[in-house]
Amino acid sequence: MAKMKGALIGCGFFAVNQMHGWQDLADVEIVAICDRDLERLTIVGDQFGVARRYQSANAMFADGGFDFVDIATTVGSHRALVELAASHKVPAICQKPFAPTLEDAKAMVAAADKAGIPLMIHENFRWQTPILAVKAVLDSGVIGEAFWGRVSFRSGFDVFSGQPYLAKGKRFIIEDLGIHSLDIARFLFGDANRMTARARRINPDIAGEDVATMLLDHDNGVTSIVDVSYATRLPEEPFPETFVEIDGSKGTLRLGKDYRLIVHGPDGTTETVVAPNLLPWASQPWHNIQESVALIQKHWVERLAAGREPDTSGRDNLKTFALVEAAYLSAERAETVSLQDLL
Ligand code: NAD
Ligand code: 89Y
Repeated sequence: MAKMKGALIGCGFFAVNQMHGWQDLADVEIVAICDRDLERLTIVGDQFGVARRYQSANAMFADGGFDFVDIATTVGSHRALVELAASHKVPAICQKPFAPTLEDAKAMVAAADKAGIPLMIHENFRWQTPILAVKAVLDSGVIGEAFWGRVSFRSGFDVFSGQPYLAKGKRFIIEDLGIHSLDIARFLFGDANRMTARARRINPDIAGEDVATMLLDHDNGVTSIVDVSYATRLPEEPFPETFVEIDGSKGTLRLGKDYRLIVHGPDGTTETVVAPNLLPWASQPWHNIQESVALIQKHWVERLAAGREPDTSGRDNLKTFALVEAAYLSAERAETVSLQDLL
């Protein structure tokens, strides 16, 4: 069978993981790459043996010859590039965060719909092995109906050395990392209708907030807390682990440090380690995130081939992105924000 052909735009820090993920898929070939920075284009092109290289996305689309595009640039270019893909009727994956504003994100979904192309947001954290393990326990019914949950990411890891732009934006942790935690909360507990948030900046050397605490009212009655911090100095650095606590009608679930999952139900307590696989190209501590990149890309290829919408489609991710907007609004106004007013 002929390989599915892809193109990638943005050859920066994170795109290298995406290129590895594509290389691992036997039925996919990345035939063209684009970066306006010649040095990054050369490094990634040489590392992955891609001959067709462009410094302009317009020029790459004009030449065509690919079945989908993977947009791995930072947020400022997402809307223009998704709209460009739509104008060429090329299915697109777009990195998180979806867009600078909810209005932009809605316009991107509308452009994809109008062009009749699938749009997937690269929201990979729900594809992490430990998060999939938590979801499987919930779905098994062993802890009964969930009524309370917590999704927690607290770290002091230096993310600014690899991603210096994170220190400069007016918005930081909710938009960059909290977006994943909020998506995990939606994945586990369903959609939410109200958000109450508080945010603070602790690190004086950055522009945005690095601590946020968010309270979500989910449609099914679950109350969840999503708390994120890059200002938390612990004796053992947990980056990039997400901890999860769930209380259900019949028991409890706790996902803690080193991927330890404790499930307590009517028949007793089990403790397992639900660690991610260390893929050959991955490195600790990033391997948890790196494996989820490979898994979400596999999901994209399967859904594209089957003509079905991916789980984290643009349409779906509007609801995660609306939670981000709601958190900033709520923190700014010190008020509870209704999601209905945003979507
Ligand atoms: P980066 O700045 O290292 O790389 C972005 C690259 O895109 C740069 O090389 C830049 O020259 C290029 N670029 C920007 N606009 C362009 C355009 N219009 N045309 C062509 N090239 C363009 O950024 P990064 O750290 O790799 O982050 C990229 C995205 O990935 C961000 O949105 C970030 O939030 C996201 N990210 C996601 C995860 C995850 O787990 N999903 C992890 C880290 C970063
Ligand atoms: O950009 C962020 C992401 O998406 O995952 C972790 C990260 O690299 C730093 O917070």
